[in-house]
Amino acid sequence: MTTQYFSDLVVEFLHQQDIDTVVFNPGASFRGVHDSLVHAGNADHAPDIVMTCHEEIAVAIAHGYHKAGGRHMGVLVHANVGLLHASMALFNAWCDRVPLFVLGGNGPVDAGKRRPWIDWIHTSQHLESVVQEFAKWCDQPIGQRATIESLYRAWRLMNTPAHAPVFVALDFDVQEQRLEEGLQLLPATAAEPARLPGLHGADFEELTRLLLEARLPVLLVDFSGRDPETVPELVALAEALGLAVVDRGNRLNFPATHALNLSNTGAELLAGADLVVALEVQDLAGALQSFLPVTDQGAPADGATIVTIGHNELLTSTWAADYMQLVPVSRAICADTRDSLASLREAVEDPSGPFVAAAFQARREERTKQIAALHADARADWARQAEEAKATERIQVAGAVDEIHRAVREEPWVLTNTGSLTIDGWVKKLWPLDRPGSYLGLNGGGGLGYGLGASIGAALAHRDGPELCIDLQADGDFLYTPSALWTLGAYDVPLLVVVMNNRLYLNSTQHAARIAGARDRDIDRAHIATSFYDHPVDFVAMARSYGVHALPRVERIEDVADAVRAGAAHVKEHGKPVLVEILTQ
Ligand SMILES: Cc1ncc(C[n+]2csc(CCOP(=O)(O)OP(=O)(O)O)c2C)c(N)n1
Ligand SMILES: [Mg+2]
Repeated sequence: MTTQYFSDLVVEFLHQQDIDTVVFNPGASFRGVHDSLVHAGNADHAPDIVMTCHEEIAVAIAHGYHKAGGRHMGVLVHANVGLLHASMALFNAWCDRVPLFVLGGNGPVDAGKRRPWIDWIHTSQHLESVVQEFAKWCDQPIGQRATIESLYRAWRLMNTPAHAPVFVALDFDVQEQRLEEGLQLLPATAAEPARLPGLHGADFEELTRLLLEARLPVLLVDFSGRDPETVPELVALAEALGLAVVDRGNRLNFPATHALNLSNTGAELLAGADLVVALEVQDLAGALQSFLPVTDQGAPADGATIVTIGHNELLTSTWAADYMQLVPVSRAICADTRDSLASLREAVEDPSGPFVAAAFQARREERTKQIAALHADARADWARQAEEAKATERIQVAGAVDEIHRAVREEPWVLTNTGSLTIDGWVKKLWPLDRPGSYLGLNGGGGLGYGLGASIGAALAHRDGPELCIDLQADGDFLYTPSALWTLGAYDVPLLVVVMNNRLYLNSTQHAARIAGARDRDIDRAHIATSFYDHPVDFVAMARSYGVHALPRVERIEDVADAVRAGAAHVKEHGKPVLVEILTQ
């Protein structure tokens, strides 16, 4: 590595932190770093580059890459204009609690060094103000030494719970300066995150007592599966306690087919819960309301005890209200999830501990049986509904989701994205989401334009593995960022994109119908400006125009499985992307 300029040292930092890929849309404000990345003399240290046609796509790629493999991509964004484009995708990552390392070009902040016009419109005094309310930490260091410290601080904070994106603006002039005499990187360990302790002391004593005494305890989970190693821990704990598990499903937290899983069902039983332990749950009020009678103020109406474990309280914005409705709880504990689960499990499985008592074991067995029966009924019912959905002339989402699974069930599939609430809802009911890491959740912040980019990132993370990455892509979400197809094709990303094309912003149509209905107006007009009916998009032609292989559009349910099978075979054989468009109702 030839470290002559300051931007060379930035690239050395990325290498030191084991960043193998940076993703960006180019811009002169970081041309110094860009030059250091592509300079032949730096080739042994410089990360690979993935170019995108929009900053929103670049951020989504890093978002998906981290969710799939736990590794970071560096994201570079061009001055204020690039950051403005990136901002919505950063908001998604913030709400999804995904750590992203974002560097932005800016300046020169020293006005005496600016070129006319362009350096003036692309310099900001407080560049970070665009994203600071949904980034964990932002900085605009001036000078080489300050920038080095800032990079380490940003890295450390990003990976300290609660995780979130960080942003550091790199001054145009500082990047291009010759390296100051004697300036070096800090040791890699300077960027190591601070750790949260596991559950201990009075919190631990109290929770084990509550779990021992509860008549019907429920475990609520939401984000804990971002660490795949917690999944088997959670299974062991739930089984040892005979707990009903309600998974809010922002990650794969608990196997969908496990007999103790009562997500989306079992409300009649769960309404009688007397203890709820919420593990890394973001929307606690929404989660409780889904199965428990609650008061107007969000408290359980029948006095159930609520204990929360997680680190949501450590990350709040005064701009976004993603801290959700306040719920009065008995105990709110900030603790590391994996360590907490391990010590709880140890206590519960202790052969000389109180959980071996016959009275507890009898209760555990009784409720395990009850929960398992409800679980089995629900899954059988959902499977029946999917079969019924296949009997209609137009393809229904439930039927298509089931057929897609049938086509790939023998593969080590990973669902990189599940499209929309409608598609995701059926996936959760019909797919055996059991393998940790096989389901990556939705966008986090409800910002559309996420799916294709995030799936590219996830597929890059799995590029050298046996996994078959599948993006169940909603049409509306696709059309925000269609130029992600360029990156997909140009880098031969091995991804199967299944476009579920209902030619509709369905969610928006449903809202239009709801408001019209509530006002006693004509709901047949709900598709106006919420649909593509009068001017449909041809996704097959679009993919082909970007050099992405696409199969002929599927319009009959009996053709879905064959098309998906053919698409999967192509991805596996050629290591290249394929698009399958399914026309749905
Ligand atoms: C950036 C952005 N703009 C607008 C919306 C509002 N919105 C929410 S859902 C939706 C429609 C989604 O359509 P699609 O992705 O095709 O999924 P479908 O509902 O049809 O399954 C829209 C426009 C949003 N969430 N994000
Ligand atoms: Mg749609």
